[in-house]
Amino acid sequence: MEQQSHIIIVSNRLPLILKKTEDGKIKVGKGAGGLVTAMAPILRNRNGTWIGWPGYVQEEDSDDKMLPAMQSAADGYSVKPVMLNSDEVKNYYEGFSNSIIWPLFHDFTSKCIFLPEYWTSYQRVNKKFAATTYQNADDLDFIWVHDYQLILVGSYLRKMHMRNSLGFFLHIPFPPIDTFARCPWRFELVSSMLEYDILGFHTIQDKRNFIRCVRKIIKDVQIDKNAESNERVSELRLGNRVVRFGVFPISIDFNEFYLKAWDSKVYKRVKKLRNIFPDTKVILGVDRLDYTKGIPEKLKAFQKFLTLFPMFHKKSHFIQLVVPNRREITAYADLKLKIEQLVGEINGVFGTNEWLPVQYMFRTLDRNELISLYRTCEIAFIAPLKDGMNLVAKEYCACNIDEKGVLILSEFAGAAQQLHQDAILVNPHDIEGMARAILRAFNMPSEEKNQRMRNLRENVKNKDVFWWLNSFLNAAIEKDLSSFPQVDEYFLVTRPVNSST
Ligand code: GDG
Repeated sequence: MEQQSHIIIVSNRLPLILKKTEDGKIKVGKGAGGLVTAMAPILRNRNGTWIGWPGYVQEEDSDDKMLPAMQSAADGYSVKPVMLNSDEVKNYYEGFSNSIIWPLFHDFTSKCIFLPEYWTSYQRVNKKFAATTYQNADDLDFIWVHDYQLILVGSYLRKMHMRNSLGFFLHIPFPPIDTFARCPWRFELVSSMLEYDILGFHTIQDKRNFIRCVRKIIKDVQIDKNAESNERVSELRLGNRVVRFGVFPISIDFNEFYLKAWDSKVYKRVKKLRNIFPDTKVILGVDRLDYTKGIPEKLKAFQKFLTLFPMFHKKSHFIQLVVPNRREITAYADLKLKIEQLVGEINGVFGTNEWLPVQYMFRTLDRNELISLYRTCEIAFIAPLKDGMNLVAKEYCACNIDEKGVLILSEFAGAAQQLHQDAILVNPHDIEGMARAILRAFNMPSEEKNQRMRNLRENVKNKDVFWWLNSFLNAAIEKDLSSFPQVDEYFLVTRPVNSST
């Protein structure tokens, strides 16, 4: 990618949050969320352009006073906003993106609402993103489109005769064919993905699911014979075009988290937090408000843990941070209620005047507060029902500078493919199994905890976000695909059939 002058990142959201205060002033802040967290270090290191929606609604005819504030908030790179009106937010963002693709790709088909008006708006908005990209790209620029909201951008760029090298990274899982096939626009989605030159997925299962969908849905495609094996990068041919697709597990800027964990402000906060929870072990959950994250399942597991093991009453706390998200969508509002009911139930049944077992927070914390929590808590409890990767798991390890923490991680998070050897893996559908995993974490000998955490940290450090970026960009230009090491795969079936344990 060295010869190419510039990288253009295209994502649904710009890495900024803009808010108008009541007196009409503009407040610019940093956004939260996986993609922003992952791309921020890349933006700091490369002089790129980021094209995206700033996150507020603007009707077509209103003027654009916020542009200078947005540009001045972006340090060392350009931002090019794509404005959305309320109809587009409803139909493209809340509709097609978050009420069709998000549930479908996470195996929640019953939550999909397949409305044709969502599809119309999705096409229209993807075209809009493509137009802004077209206006801002030079011939040699590498254009890197991110995530499920913008799958069609590549095909619109090709329709505008752009010959630039185009990459696409999917931050969420790619579903199995039986699930994907339910989508009325399955052909359009898959064929648009094939307009990119390089496609990136988090795990080998995602890559395999994708290629199986291509085989079933697209005619006359020639696919590498080893494409479904553990090869990191494979190719397919469609007419005279070659499309590469590979496994690139996203990560974090390990050093940034590591250094922040040593910060004196963080240290003071950690000390304060430890005084609030003296002589108790603290379990931490950090999740966006989302039905894929398994928050009710974790609360039920903690409830079961307290029921089965009363010796841990008054000796354990569960801090669950839920970050507000997509509350306009009914499924999310219902989930919030369910979580709050469970928190109330657990605290009502088990709590005493001196001990509130679940500490529930529904807000966004600043980075230092979050890192202080990562440092304070003995156990990170991450149990999504399905997750592309899960960066919280990696951030917890990076911040665990005392190397005394334990990571409990769902088998269905992409991160489990990488961290399975040293995390305690759980099935989020098995509530009692998760309660027993908490017990195991509590009782784990310190040497074992140290060793596991050291390995986890080493793993995350070696494959940080820069490794991810370089692997993806190299895969776009590397001549010899066999130079990429094969992907290690974790299989869910870990016990021989006849085993009695
Ligand atoms: C999608 C995929 C994939 C959370 N609370 C606060 C806060 N956060 C930050 C965390 C972390 C990020 O949000 C959450 O990232 P995840 O990866 O866990 O999850 P998604 O948002 O669902 O991300 C996911 C990811 O994309 C990247 O490809 O891993 O599978 O679903 O970075 O630190 N940040 C701050 N305050 C909070 O309260 N400042």
